[in-house]
Amino acid sequence: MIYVMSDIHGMYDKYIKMLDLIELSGDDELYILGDVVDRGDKPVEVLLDMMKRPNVYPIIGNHELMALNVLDMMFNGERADVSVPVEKMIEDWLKNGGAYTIAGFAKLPHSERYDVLDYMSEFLLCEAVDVGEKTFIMVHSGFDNFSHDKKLSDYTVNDLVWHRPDPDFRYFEDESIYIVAGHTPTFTINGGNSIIHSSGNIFIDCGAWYDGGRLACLCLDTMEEFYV
Ligand SMILES: [Mn+2]
Repeated sequence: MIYVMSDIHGMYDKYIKMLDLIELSGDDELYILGDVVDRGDKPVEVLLDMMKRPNVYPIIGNHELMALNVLDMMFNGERADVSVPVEKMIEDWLKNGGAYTIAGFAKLPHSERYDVLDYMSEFLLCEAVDVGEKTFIMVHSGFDNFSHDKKLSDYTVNDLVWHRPDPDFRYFEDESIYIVAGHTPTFTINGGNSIIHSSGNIFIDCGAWYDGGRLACLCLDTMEEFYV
């Protein structure tokens, strides 16, 4: 089976409960659509578990992007984005819940920090997966600067991690193509905490970190929904 979840945001206990609930085996595949880190208190624990599983495919979210910018600078002396002043980059990240991520990294043995950073820097930008007659395009947020003429590889990381898609807009005319995205909590779309299907868009961030929110997981083979 192929499963997808998103926006775990450091909620390690919910993540482990979900793996038990779906009985994830080595024959299954699990896509995680970004925002593993920040806000919740055990983001590094989630990353360490994901790293041990070759059948988990991570896709980058805006929180990984913010974290990588700062952590690369701290631990590697590298700056991927020199357009933003260092203080502003750190301030923005901390405002967005980076404290637990930085604390988790600080606790890691030196070599493991680099292993986790390397792992995060290899997160995919987006991925299209065929399941039966359907194609699921998995991405953190959606497609900013969308154009029917563009290929998936034409979008930049910033196009893919910050966008707020229009739930009523069909981005791909072919109705066998679905976009599966996190980033925009479902309560901000319809007030609920369940997966939303709308015009070929599937929103799976059910607000795991928020009060009253849930971690959701969708099975792409059966379209069965799981919640913790
Ligand atoms: Mn996000």
